[in-house]
This record gives sequence, C-alpha cells and structure tokens, in this order.
Amino acid sequence: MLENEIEVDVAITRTSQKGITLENNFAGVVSFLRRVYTKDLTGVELAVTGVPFDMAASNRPGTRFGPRAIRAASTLQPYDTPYGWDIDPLSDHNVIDYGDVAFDFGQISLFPGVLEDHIAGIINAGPGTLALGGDHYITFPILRAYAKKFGPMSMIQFDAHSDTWVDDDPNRIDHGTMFYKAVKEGLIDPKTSVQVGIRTSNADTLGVNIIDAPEVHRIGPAAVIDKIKGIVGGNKTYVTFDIDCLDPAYAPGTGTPVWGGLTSAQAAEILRGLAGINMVGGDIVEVSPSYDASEATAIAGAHVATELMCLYFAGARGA
Ligand SMILES: [Mn+2]
Repeated sequence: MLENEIEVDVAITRTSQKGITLENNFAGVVSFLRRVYTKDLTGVELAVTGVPFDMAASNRPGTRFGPRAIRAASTLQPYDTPYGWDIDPLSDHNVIDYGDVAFDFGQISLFPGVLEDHIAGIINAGPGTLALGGDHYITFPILRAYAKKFGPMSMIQFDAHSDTWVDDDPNRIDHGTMFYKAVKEGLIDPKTSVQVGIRTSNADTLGVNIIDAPEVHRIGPAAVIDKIKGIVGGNKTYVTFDIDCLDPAYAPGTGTPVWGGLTSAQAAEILRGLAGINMVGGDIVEVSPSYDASEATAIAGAHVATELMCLYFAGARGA
C-alpha cells in the first residue's frame, strides 16, 4: 500500500458514491462503511439511516447510541469485497449514509409518524433503506412506510423474542408488541413470514412461522436456509435482525439478552445462504453500547448490517 493512496474523511470528501477507498480505520469522519454522508437520493440504490430511539425498551435502555456505535464498528471492517459473497456492493452499487432521523425526544407520541415519514421520503424516491437502531419498536413505523409502497410483505425476523405479545392499545409504543400490531394491521403476511432464533415463550404465534433457537442448533444453518426460502419464496421481504438473536456470548450489549442463542458464525452462514430472496429493506436493532464493554455487540451489529447490504443486492438487484 502506498502512502499517497490513503485518503481521509471520505464520508464528506468522496466524489463517487461507488468504490472502495483506503482510509486509516481509526481516523476520519465516521460513516457507515465510509459511505458518503448525503441527503441527495439521486441515483441511490440503498440508503443507510440511523434511528437512535430507545424509549420503547422494556428493560435495559441505551440503544439510542446504537447507530453511532455501529457506524464506528463498521470502520473496523477490511477494505475488501465482503467475505462469503460473489458480489461487491460497495463497488458496483450506489450506497449512501443518509444520516439519522430527526425527532423530538420529548414528543414520544409523535415519533412513529416522524419515522414513517422519514422512511417514506427515502423509499418513495427509489432507494431501499437499511436502518440502524434503536430499539426494535422502530421496525413498526418502517413497516408502515414499506407496506404503503409494497402492500403486505413477508418478514424474516432474527430475534430471541417474538415481539408479538398482545397489545390492542394503538397509543402504546413498546418494543415487545409491534409485530402483533404489524400482523393485525396487515403490514406483514404471517403465513409467509418467519421468526428465527426464538427462545422465549409466547403461546400465540399469530400464525407466523417459527424456527426457534434449539431447532437452529439441531438442524443447522443449511436446513434453516432451505426452510426460510420455502416460507418467503419470491415475495417482497423485509429483513429485521434483533442483535439479541445472537447468544449473549457474542452480543452482550443489548437490552433483553437470553442465553442459548445463535452463534455469529451461524448467523453469517444463514444470511449469506439467503442470497436470492426478494429483499426490499431491512434493519439491525437493539445494539446497546452501554452494556457493550468489549464492543463485541457493535462489531456484530456492523457485520450484520454489511451482510444485510449484501443480501439486498444479491437478489433481483444483483450485480
Ligand atoms: Mn425484538
């Protein structure tokens, strides 16, 4: 590597939204994977956006710092094509860091509408979104924006919890009930949706398919991939990844950790094996830096985000 090949602050200085540049990992303006920070959606295919909201957490808070931690951890990733994929999204596709959603933390009741409008403003201009949470509630306003564009979708949810606990109060903002509401509102089709990694009890599945964590361990990633693909088929599919799907050994920095979860290796293999699904958007949520002394959780979250970016481009939009 020649010294004069090293650039700095490419998040604000790069002239092309495609391409891999060399920047000291520890230096410069931080953006997700050193993508350019911009609100200009012209020609953009995927917009990464932070949603630093954690007011719906039932237990430990702190995910409001998740987007910042994931962006920082993403700079630790190597400047090479993503491992395990035969595509190179950073060179061949237009990916930007759109920055964070703006909201008033003192007006919590307004937040769902603000986030839905934020996402709608992006996807109605063309690009898909990859959201960096935030607690898992954020997926609900995002799904509302997507369903208005695409109609009811399939959803692949990686999670320790179903998040479908009963909640018929439309005003409650809760990171454990939003998929109950998403099914009831018709945002997602339960019969063609699947939850992976579940290891908490909830008798009423609302008809959503479940591949619980013990099953993942028992049948292994290859069989899990086949089952997921059989469930979602070619449907428009939203992919939401709660970092607590991973075992606390791999992702301790999260609000509601549960033992017996997936390894990071299992998650990587499953995400790569899903190449070809019709993914319309996705998110990585519940990274809570306050409980992440080793930064392992932020690193895992950044890797999941990279895998989701690859998965987005590995289907119909493929290189
Ligand atoms: Mn969740």
